[in-house]
Amino acid sequence: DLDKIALKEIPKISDPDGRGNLSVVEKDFLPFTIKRVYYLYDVPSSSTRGGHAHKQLQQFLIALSGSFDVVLDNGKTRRTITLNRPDRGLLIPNGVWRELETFSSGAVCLSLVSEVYNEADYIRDYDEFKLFKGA
Ligand code: T46
Repeated sequence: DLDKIALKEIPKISDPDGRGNLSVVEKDFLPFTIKRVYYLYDVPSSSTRGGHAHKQLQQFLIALSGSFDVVLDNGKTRRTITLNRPDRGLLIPNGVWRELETFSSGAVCLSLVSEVYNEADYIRDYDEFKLFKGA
C-alpha cells in the first residue's frame, strides 16, 4: 500500500506578466472534505514531528517553503518521501505511521486534513500501531 502513496501535482497558475506563481487546492481536488488546516514552522533541523498514525484522518501535506522528509511506515516497510516544492503535495491515507524530519531552515509544512482535532484518533505507540495493522 505504501507504493500507492505518491506526490500529487497541485494546479499552478504562472503569471504571464512575471508576477510569480499561484497554486490552488479547491473542492474535489482531494478525496476528502477539508475540516481543518494547520501548519508546522520554525522546526529545528534536529527535530522529528509526527511519530504516530491516524485511525481515520486523511491528510494532504505541502512544503509551502523549504523542505523536509516524510517517513511512511505501514508496520512492515518504510519509505521516505522528500517534500520540497509548493506545487506538489503528499496524500497520506489513514492507518499509516508517519515521521517528519530533516526540516530545512524556513520550512513550512501545511497540512490539510479530513477531521477536526481528536486525540482519540491518534495511535502514538508503535507497538499498538502494529497490532492495529495486524502486523
Ligand atoms: C500530523 C503531523 C504532520 C492541537 O491542539 N490541535 C491540532 O489541530 C493539532 C494538530 C495539535 N494540537 C496539539 C496536540 C499537542 O499537544 O498540539 C500539540 C502538538 O501536536 P502533535 O504532537 O500531534 O504534533 P506533530 O507535529 O507531531 O503532529 C501533527 C499532527 O498532530 C498530525 O496529525 O500528521 O502534524
